[in-house]
This record gives sequence, C-alpha cells and structure tokens, in this order.
Amino acid sequence: MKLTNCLTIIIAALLISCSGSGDDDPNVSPTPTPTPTPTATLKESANFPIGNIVSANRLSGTDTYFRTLLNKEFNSITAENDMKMGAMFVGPDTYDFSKGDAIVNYAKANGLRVHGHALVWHASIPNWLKNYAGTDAEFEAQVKGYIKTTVAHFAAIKTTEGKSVLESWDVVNEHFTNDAAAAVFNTRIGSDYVSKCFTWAREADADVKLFYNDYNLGSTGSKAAQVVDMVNTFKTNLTPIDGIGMQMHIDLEYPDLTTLSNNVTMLKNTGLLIHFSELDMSVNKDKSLTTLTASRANAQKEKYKQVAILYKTIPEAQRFGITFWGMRDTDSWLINFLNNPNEWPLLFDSNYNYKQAFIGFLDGLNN
Ligand code: 9MR
Repeated sequence: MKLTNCLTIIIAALLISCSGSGDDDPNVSPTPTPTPTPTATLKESANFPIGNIVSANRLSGTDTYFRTLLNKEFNSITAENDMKMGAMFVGPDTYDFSKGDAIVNYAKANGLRVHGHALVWHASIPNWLKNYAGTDAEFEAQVKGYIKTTVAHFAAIKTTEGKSVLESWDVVNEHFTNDAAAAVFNTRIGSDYVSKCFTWAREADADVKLFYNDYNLGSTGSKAAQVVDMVNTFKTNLTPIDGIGMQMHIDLEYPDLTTLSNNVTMLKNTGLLIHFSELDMSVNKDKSLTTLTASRANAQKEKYKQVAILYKTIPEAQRFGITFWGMRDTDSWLINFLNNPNEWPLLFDSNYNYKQAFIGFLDGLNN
C-alpha cells in the first residue's frame, strides 16, 4: 500500500471515531474533562440571588468543601428537607425547629438569604396529622397554629441590621395534583385551604414573601394557567401572595425553550416575583449512557446557558432568584427518583469539579 493511501485510511478512521464521540455511545465517547476553576463566581455574575439546597447535617459535618463552595458561589439557601412539615411539626402543637435553626443561623453567620421550603406539601404530612382523630375544626386549628408558629419563629432570627434572615416561604407546594395524599387538606379544611394558608402566614409576618411553588410550570401551559387563575382569584379576594416558584426539574429536550419561554411569560404577567426554585437538568432520561459524554455535557452547557438568559427576560424587580436543587451530580434526588445512578443533572461533578454545565450557566448570566 502506498503511504498516501495508508494515511487516507488512518485519517478516515480518525474522523469516524471522532464523529462517533458526538453520538453518545458510552463505549466510544470520552468522559468530558472537568473545567478549571472559572474566574467569576455565580453570585457576582448575577444581579439576583443564586441559591442551592442544604441540610443541617451538611452545614456542620466534615464536608468542609461543600461549605466552601456554597459560600463562594451562592448567596441564598433552601433546606432540601429539614424545614418541611414532616420534619418540624412533630406532634399536636409540638415543633422541632432545631435543624431549621441551625440552617438559618448558618445563613446569618455567612451573609446568605434563606428561602423557606415548604410549609404545606402533601408529600410531607407527619403521620400523626394524616391520621388525626380530632374534628375538622381541630385539624384546621392545628394547621393554622403550625403555620403561624413556624413563620413567627423564623421571622425572629434577624441580621445585625434587624432584617429577618429568612426572607420567604413556599407556603403551599404542589396543590395542583391528583395525589390522594393531598385530599386531606381539601376534605378537612375546605377547597379554600390554599388561600387560608397564605392568609395565616401573612398574619404571622407582615414582611415575609409568600410563594406558591409547583412543578411542570415551565412545560405544561395548562398547569401554568391554573396557577395564574389561582393568583387572579387571590387578587380578587385579597389573599396575600408575592411570588410563584417554578421548580424547573427539566431535561435536555423538555421543555423546549419556546414552551419554557411562553410559560415564563404567562407567569411573569401576573406581576409577581418569579423564582426558578429547584433547577436541575436530567441528561440521561433514556438511560443510554453509563458515562457523561462530551456531546451531552455540551448540550447541557448550552441549555443551562439558555435558562440563565431566559431568566433575565423577567423584569428585574420580579427576579427573586434561581435556586439549584443540589450541588454535586451524586447529591441529586433524581438518582433515586429515576432509579438511575448514571445521571449528571447539576453544576458540579461528584468530586466538586466545575462542569461544562457551570460554564454554560455562568456564560448565560454574563451574556
Ligand atoms: O430532594 C428532596 C428529597 O431528598 C426528598 O426525599 C423528597 C421528599 O421529601 O423531596 C425532594 O425535594 C422535592 C421538593 O421538596 C419539592 N419539589 C420536588 C422535589 C423533588 O422531589
């Protein structure tokens, strides 16, 4: 074989193997190299708060790198689980605020904002309340007492300037659901229970921002429309509400940017604050990968960039912030939920290395 023929074959083989690496075949695609530490941080690149989730254990445990990264890149925190009803409302008129206190005091010491999550959610009702033997009026009194006591308790933890460290609550999470567990509030308090919960929260603290939070608001126009209807009813009957949390558990394909943008427009037209409250992005829904390929890492980078750009189309006064639902890929709830260890939905890899996703989101902030 002539040398030129031989070279042609080698080059052709190289081209084929390179193009193959773009097709997400786990056997040929290289694992993307972690990016070097970026020169700008998220919080200094955004003119709105950037948050992440915490647990009290992680804020006091041996994982100091988590805290270093949290304090470096983020300026808002949300308890992933420690400030849910199931964690705090331990018995009739009985509360355990110890973990919430640890979180809010950490935020106070480190100059972070706290977003409270979540006062009422059907997936976090303590068993004693689910099986409550009292009358409906007594059930309602328990929920009312819990909301008022909890909101007042956290409002009392102040910065040195006298402002509450906790600025906001998801008052009700995921009301629009068919989940049977949710029916207890409708049945025992009444169909206006959401409105009552917001009113009780406001009565406990005149300043705290009150949010309604839900999933699929970016992907499902009919669900976003239900939220808009609820907000309009609130406006008519003078129920207090300050903001809408769009959870934003999204993936590479869904929702597409046009759908997402249309739904953001629908919700921002209420004039309320908009929080992207639980952002993450699944990249392996079809479970075809066993390692994150360069092409999917790049697709994730691009979509995170577009999400940041889209958020900035919301009028500045309505930007409550963007909160990520986890630090490292391996921390994500999606690994259990999707029953797939091969998911990489977040901005940092399992070793806290910055991913391409981080760079994309940062680019979007600075765009
Ligand atoms: O990430 C949370 C996971 O650790 C919990 O097991 C789960 C049930 O309490 O809640 C997860 O967070 C959810 C959030 O509170 C509300 N929106 C959906 C989130 C993912 O399920």
